[in-house]
Amino acid sequence: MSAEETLILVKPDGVARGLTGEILRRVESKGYRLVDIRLVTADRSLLAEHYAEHEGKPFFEPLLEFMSSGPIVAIRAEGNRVIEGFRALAGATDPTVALPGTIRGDLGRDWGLKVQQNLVHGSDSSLSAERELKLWFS
Ligand code: IDP
Ligand code: MG
Repeated sequence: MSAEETLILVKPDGVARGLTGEILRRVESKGYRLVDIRLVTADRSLLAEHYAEHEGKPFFEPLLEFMSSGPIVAIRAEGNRVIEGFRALAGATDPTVALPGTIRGDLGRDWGLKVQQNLVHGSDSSLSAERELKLWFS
């Protein structure tokens, strides 16, 4: 059986704040393998597909605007249970309540905006990972 893969994104706030290295360090230190990595400026159609499940929610437009505001680092990472493992490294969606020790808990905060700028994305299931990896690495 080949090892599981997930999509990790360092969102525009993480890249702009110079935290890409720190985030990659945490992923590698945990023991996951970087299979592929690219710097992407995402267009609206890619982002709308990526976040299709959130269409219609009040933060959807602010989310697309935020995610297209600057370059994103997209990472294909590999390892047994990497999907669950990276979600644990990332921490809760809301950076104010994300536990210390997590990426969002240690490095993120609430900036009082319409969308939470929380540094990273990680696929939430094997189905999402397969779908999202196709979108970002094709
Ligand atoms: P996740 O990134 O932890 O999987 P999702 O619920 O999939 O969280 O939401 C996607 C992204 O949309 C979040 O990472 C965050 O940037 C933003 N977001 C989600 N829920 C809210 C909210 O209630 N208010 C503001 N922004 C939100
Ligand atoms: Mg999500």
